[in-house]
Amino acid sequence: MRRLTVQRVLALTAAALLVTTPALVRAQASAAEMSEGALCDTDPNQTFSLTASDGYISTPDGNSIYMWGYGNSKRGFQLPGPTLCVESGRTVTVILHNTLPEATSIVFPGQQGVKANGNPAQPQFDAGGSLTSLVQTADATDGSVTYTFTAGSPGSYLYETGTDVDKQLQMGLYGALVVRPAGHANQVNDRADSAFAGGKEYVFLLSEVDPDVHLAVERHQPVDVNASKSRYFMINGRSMPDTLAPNNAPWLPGQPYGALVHIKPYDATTNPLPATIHYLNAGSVNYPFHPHGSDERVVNRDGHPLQGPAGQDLSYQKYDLDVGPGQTLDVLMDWRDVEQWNPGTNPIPTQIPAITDQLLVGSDTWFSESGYLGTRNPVPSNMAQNNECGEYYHIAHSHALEQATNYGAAFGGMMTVFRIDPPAGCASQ
Ligand SMILES: [Cu+2]
Repeated sequence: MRRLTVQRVLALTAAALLVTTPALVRAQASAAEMSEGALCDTDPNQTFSLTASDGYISTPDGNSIYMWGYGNSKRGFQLPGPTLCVESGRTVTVILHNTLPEATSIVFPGQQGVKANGNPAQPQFDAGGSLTSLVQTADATDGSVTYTFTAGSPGSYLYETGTDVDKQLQMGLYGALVVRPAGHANQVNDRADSAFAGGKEYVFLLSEVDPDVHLAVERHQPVDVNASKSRYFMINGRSMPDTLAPNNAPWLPGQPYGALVHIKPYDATTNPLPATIHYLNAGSVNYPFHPHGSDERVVNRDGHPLQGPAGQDLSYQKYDLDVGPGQTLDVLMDWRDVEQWNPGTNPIPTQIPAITDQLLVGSDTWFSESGYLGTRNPVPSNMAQNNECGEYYHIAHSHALEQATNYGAAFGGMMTVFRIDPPAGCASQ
């Protein structure tokens, strides 16, 4: 993104931030609802009950869209489905109840020995030999089916419909499955170098919505998925700026998962471990996702560690993360600020040019995208600092810019913010 565009994004984001945080959040959400990061559904027996049902989501431009989704049977409709967190090698049971007007199902790519009602999971055909589903289904209206499998290699995976996939996936039947290494809940995979800081785990389930398809399904009209054109692009079922609202924001009842990443800079003694972000693409096209201001280290792809046959570390730093349809990437993310907070520790002598200084534009203060803070200029006398405690906000978004819109209106869509607090943290957080 060119510099002017960056500034435009930042300016618009400033407006979004002013609207959504922190005053409104504080006013409307209780302390318990201020949660950030991955919210896992867990169970000691690794047994989950999901109900496929319909509901509505809100978009930031005031639209309301009819969706289908998997909800926890005790909580009801949500988009995306619950993030199921399980342990590698153990048996997982998922009971699917179906209240939708047509048969549906769940496929579990990457898991082992998947069974449906005790039988091997396999494609289904009608009497004429045509494929009707990739896996056994739950009947329309009141059917159910029980899937079991052995949780596969540690990493993140999609679970999604295997029935009339073009339509049902667009309608919202998908969720994230996070498989943890046995005995190492704070590692991405079995490698010790995939450890992440406790509580600093984020799911970015990327998807898209063509509202015309959803309107047709709601009205029981024919759907032409080949003519589909998506208009909304989402992280965890929300579009920017709703992505910044906390988990379980009361004004987004069917969209419980936020996407604000909130970290502190790397420090060898006080904050040595990175955060982890699980990227999953439940849509139909590539999502070239990138954060500003820092690379991310890709350690897993499609639930498998990036390593050689002898265990060589094949992870890599990447700025633009191309997440393909159906693909997952697990990354480690930290943010380094060696000059400001660890002076003298940078092994490469660096002359910091003035352009890396903090930028002062109108009434806003913005960081210039460099990994070095540079000089912190005094705030002009005619303005007050508008962040809370000296924290920085970096944009992270799909670089396919039509995906960073709400029905064409820039900026929005598949976009969020990475918040980096000062090393001492923020007293108010
Ligand atoms: Cu960008």
